[in-house]
Amino acid sequence: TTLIPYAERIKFHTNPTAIKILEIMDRKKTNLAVSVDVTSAKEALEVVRRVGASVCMVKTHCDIFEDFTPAFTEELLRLSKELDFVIFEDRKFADIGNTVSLQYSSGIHKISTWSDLTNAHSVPGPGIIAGLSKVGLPLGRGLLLLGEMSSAGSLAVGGYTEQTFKMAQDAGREFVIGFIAQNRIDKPEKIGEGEDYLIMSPGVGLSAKGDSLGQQYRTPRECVVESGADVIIVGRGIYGVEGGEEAVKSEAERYREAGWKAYEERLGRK
Ligand code: UP6
Repeated sequence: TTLIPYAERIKFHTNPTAIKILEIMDRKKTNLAVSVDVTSAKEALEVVRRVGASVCMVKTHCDIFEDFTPAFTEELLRLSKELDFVIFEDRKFADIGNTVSLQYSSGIHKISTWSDLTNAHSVPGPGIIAGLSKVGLPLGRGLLLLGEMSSAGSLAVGGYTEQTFKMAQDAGREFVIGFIAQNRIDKPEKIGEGEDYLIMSPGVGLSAKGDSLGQQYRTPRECVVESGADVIIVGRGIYGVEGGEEAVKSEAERYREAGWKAYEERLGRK
């Protein structure tokens, strides 16, 4: 499916969030997701206002914000409609089904009430998908499994990655719409006709090669052309750029252009 345009993959999906992502990508010509990992919710909203027009998705870690309130999610939701993007809370659930269903729906964050998309580790087994699906499926939400990670020394490799893929496949695509991964882990020989998954890759940077805590960066081209990613996820490369608000805005546009150019190259349109 890497050679098929985003818009033509809509027909392979039934999940409303998957459809929405592909529609936005096509409409706005962007496969860029921005990760707003700042500790102030107020500041995060400022970043979103700057980058919103350039992205298909805004990714959050709501437990990082020191000033998290329902007013934050209300404003984020308003911006998601105004600027046309999907909200992805990068919660990385990793517990038994009953616990994750509570973590997803309850507590201070009530993630399921505002986040279109979230993700989970496969470590606990298929019960984690069942627990999250119980809450998210009726709301039209989507789930990604973490098949691989961008960090050095990750244990999510080889057989683990293969079994994660199998777990998603067994669960069906009503709720599980794809993966966080560094490669196309949905190998052609493992999937049937029309069985389409969204692969989203973090660990993307145009300047830095990594950080001091194990993060590893690849360029948008390496992710999209060489490894077949559908969405590139960029955090510090965009919100961390020096030069103030205008610099953040133009950096987002620079990544959007790089990601889209790579996608067109992959389709052979270059
Ligand atoms: N993330 C990764 N690698 C993964 C999975 N998730 O970096 O394998 C997330 C991080 C962070 C973002 O939690 O929010 O993607 C990457 O941020 P950065 O671009 O600032 O490194």
